[in-house]
Amino acid sequence: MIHPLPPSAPVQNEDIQAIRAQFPTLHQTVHGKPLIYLDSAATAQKPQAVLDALAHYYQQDNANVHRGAHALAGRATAALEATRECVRQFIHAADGAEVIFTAGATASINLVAATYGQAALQPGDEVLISHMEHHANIVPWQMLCQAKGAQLKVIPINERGELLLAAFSELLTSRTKIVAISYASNTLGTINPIKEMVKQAHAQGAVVVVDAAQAAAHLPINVQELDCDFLAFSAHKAYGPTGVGVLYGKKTLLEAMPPYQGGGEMIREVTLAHTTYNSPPYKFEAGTPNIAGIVAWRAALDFITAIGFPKLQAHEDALLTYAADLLQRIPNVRLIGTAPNKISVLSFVVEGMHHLDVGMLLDAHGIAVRTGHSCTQPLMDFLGIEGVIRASLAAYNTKEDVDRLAEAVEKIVKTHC
Ligand code: 7TS
Repeated sequence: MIHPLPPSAPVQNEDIQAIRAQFPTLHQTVHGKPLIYLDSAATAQKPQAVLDALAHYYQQDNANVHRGAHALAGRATAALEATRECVRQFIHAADGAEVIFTAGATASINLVAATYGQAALQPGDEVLISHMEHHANIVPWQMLCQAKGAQLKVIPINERGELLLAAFSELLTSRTKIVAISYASNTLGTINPIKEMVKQAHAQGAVVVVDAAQAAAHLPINVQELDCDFLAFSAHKAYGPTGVGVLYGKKTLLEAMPPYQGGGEMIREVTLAHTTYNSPPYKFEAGTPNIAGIVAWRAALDFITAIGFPKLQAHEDALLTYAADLLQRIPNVRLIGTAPNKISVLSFVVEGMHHLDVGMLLDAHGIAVRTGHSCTQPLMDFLGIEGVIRASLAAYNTKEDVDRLAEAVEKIVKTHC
């Protein structure tokens, strides 16, 4: 079901057990039952290496970055810049200047809307999003369109949860200035054909902003191959700390864009009459960043790289297929998001039961899932439902986790439907 990749050796149970052993949070009981964590699309658990890196930074290196002559400031700055280089490699950006540290995907998308968007849009221009977007990739564009007298247009989807690409081509015109699209949907799991969409958008002169919040933990990202103009994601959904993320932007665009927030770090020279700005990425990094989070993020990137995407995808793909197969056999269960090309997100509804009730009953079994609209209310409206129960799978999940989920759902359905 997942992106085609070079074949890899089947993932052995020992491999998964070795991965699980690195995650302290997973080894606990909830309501007297062993925790089954199936909410990694909301936030992934953190490997010990990330926790160690956070503690090490605060215990040994704590200092502000880019502004002190002393040893600790030097170490903190070097560690922060080392993460920038790791992120650059992780997304295959050409230049570290294209990697801007932010507070996360939401902050990154808002940055683009408030800088590039404010400068580029004229009344009558259009911004194109899709019907499956997370609110973080809808609301900033709505706000921008309102401020600029521009129009928000929406790419429709089908019942399986795939974009209607013919409609996309028709909606793209010379009025389209920005296309903002998720790489993978947080509710449906659908992986969108970004490369092809970028090609079409560029042919009409539009820039493309990719919301890769759900892609970063599951798919290899290559911004040069995609040829996207901007790409955003958070560290915390990909085993890293909360409160940090990245905005990738093409250097030529970043250089031409106005700055975002004013303050320290983003300036070259300030007089009381006039300020000149630093070059990217620092132009967009005003103030003290989340240094500890950025430094520790490196350990999360190393964690993913050590497993490798071919193995990770083979594992998650097998689990997703297994889970979809088990769940769809349960009476009253209907899967939401059945595109063939998916990340390991499995949403479903139980006919005749409220999603919140199902979520609470699963919690009593020690099973953590997301319930509700998953910050995709327009998608819920399209599907004619109020919310879903979403199980999302990560590197540390096992076949047994899926068995426990299916057994619990079956029991709930038998008792309550
Ligand atoms: N875009 C997508 C596709 C997302 O799934 C999310 C968060 C965001 C943007 C925003 O990321 P943040 O780190 O800035 O908050 N998605 C979810 C979710 O599915 N459940 O909780 C948060």
